[in-house]
Amino acid sequence: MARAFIGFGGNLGDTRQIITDAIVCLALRSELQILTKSCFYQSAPIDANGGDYINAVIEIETQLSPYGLLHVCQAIENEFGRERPYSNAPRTLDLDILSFEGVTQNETELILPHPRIIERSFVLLPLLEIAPNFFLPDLGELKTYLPKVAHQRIEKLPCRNCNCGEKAVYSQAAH
Ligand code: PH2
Ligand code: MG
Ligand code: MG
Repeated sequence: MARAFIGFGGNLGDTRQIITDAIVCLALRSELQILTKSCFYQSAPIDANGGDYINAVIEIETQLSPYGLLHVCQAIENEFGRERPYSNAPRTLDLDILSFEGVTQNETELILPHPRIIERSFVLLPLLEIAPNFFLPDLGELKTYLPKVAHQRIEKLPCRNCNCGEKAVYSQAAH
């Protein structure tokens, strides 16, 4: 079993609902278990146009390979109407594998860990919320990169009936 972190983002439609539904879709897959889910964050687009994004991060455990997980993520993006008219276009749903156990690879289809984790507050904040001591061998403690992204506008949204940040095992429910 491998531990992995997945980032969610979107800025077209009711993204909070879309991410919630996408997490339910993931939870229904027998090849992975959702361990932890962050709160939702509203963030200004970075290197992209369109309205504000909603972002979140989850931690999972899976028997899938990195590419197996990538294909599951892509299938879910497609289910929620993801279109790619140009690079970084506004989107209904983006799923990015942020890290996959200790895997380091630099392949065109999938770079691990995600190459821009430390450059983006919309990844760092939700990731550090659920894994405060997250560490990558080549980068060290990710929390040390927070000051460098402090200028990027981001706000944690209030949660209803929320157990975000707790190590609860999700089955088929998300909020
Ligand atoms: N995703 C991008 C580019 N820029 N900005 C924010 N705030 N949130 C995102 O998820 C995001 C972005 C490319 O995937
Ligand atoms: Mg992305
Ligand atoms: Mg992506």
